[in-house]
Amino acid sequence: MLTLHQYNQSPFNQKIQRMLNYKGVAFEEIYWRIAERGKVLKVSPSGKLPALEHNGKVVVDSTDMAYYIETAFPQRPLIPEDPKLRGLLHAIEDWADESLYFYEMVLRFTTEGNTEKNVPKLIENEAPALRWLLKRIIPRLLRKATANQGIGRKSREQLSIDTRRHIEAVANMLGQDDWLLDNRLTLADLAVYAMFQCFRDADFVAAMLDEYPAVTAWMARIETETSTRAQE
Ligand SMILES: N[C@@H](CCC(=O)N[C@@H](CS)C(=O)NCC(=O)O)C(=O)O
Repeated sequence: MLTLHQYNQSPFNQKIQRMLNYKGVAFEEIYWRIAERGKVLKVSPSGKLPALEHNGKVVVDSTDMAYYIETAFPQRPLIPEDPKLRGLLHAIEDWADESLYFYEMVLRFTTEGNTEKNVPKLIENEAPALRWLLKRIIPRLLRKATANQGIGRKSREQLSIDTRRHIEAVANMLGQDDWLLDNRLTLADLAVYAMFQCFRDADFVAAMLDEYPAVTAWMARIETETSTRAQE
């Protein structure tokens, strides 16, 4: 059995869950509370989640998990064999994981109107006594982390410009195609989708996405292909 260790509301969960769904692989989920960090460190020494447990082995980092899953469950491949496509896939996946991730964090949890809406969802599984405190601390921690990274220092106007550029990049990559690479669903689609799905939780970005019907249709296609969970 596969076990996916996760934090609530993480885009990386979506990337891996949808990969497993597409391949028809059943998995169980364990959601860890922020307050359970000591226990999380025993599963994932970096403290980062998701982590995938399979046959006594633990894989951390969603990219390593994706390549592990592709090898362990080769049915319905999501990673192309062709070297050029593999290179492009890596570039797109890393753009999603290491750039779009910080945008979605800033947009969802630090912009006016969206912080109030999304932080409660992030902490909904925490012990009630801690929620009051976390509701105040988490936006500050995320502002600090994203300011250190850089994207958190951008003005709202600049965030809008950048985000539109990211959405347009996907619209341009799609062109007339249904998928980003190789005319089929790949890990590149899932990695970018995971971040764009979080973009939707920031109201002004949800409205921006709606201006790009080719992008919202692509998101809907991914949902159709990857939402059904395999049963044990
Ligand atoms: N590159 C990692 C990123 C994972 C990540 O940053 N996870 C966040 C939740 S979205 C986390 O565990 N944060 C807790 C921490 O940084 O200690 C991946 O692809 O899995």
